[in-house]
Amino acid sequence: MQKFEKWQGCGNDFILIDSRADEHIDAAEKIIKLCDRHFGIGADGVIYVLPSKVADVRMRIFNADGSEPEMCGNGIRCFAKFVLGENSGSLKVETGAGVLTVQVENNLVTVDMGEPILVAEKIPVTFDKEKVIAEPLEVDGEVFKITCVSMGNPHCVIFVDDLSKINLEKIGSKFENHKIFPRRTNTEFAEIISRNEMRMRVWERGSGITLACGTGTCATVVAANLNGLTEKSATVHLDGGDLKINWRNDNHIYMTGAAEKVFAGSF
Ligand code: ZDP
Repeated sequence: MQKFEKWQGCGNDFILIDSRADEHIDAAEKIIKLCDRHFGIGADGVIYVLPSKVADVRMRIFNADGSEPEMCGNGIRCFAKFVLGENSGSLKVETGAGVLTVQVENNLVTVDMGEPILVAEKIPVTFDKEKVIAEPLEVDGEVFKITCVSMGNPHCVIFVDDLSKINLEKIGSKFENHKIFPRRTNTEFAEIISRNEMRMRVWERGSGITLACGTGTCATVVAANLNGLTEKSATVHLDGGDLKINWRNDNHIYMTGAAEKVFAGSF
């Protein structure tokens, strides 16, 4: 029997497993089954709590397809509350995107998501320019203006006039598997509301359409600012809730949002 807790951050939902004692990680086939919404528990990913030599605790996350991304913004908020219990406080978390500091206060979680990466080959995106900002890309017979940002994991951001006209189901995986993204990509479509507000929808690498993406929200605010569309701080409305992003002068991005336990169980 394996104990788990089911958590969600802006409707991006995760199975959390405490493996601090035995460092157990399930095989990809098992993770796919656990995440299955009909034959399993149902989640966008599985997160393991592990011991760390360089931080208070280590987080490993797996997508619903069993692949392992470097980082997860909504997941790390759930992770921090899971580890801290009812307590407020701060936590240093080892992730695939380095050691990140998370602060829990008044039920909200703020994560120092680190610095955005804009150099194309580090994202990675294969392009004949150093950075990819508002560059045209043909996907499925249509030309989109893309801006690429890594928050530890790769993101491709597109600004549109009317988000309701985007058929994410149809084009999401075409972006994810486009040949210019050697490690595939997460893809965000956003509609600007004001200099400090936008709406965003996401197609996640390895999980498909989800209700929110924390790293994607950070990447989208960076992209919006680089395109001259917003200031460096903005509220982003996602299908599953709101996130506040602040790209501070030290070049770090701070993300604030909620995280909630939904239920606990065992399998
Ligand atoms: O990079 C990836 O493969 C993502 N699917 C990882 C998960 C990111 C997430 N949506 C987030 O909130 O940052 C969970």
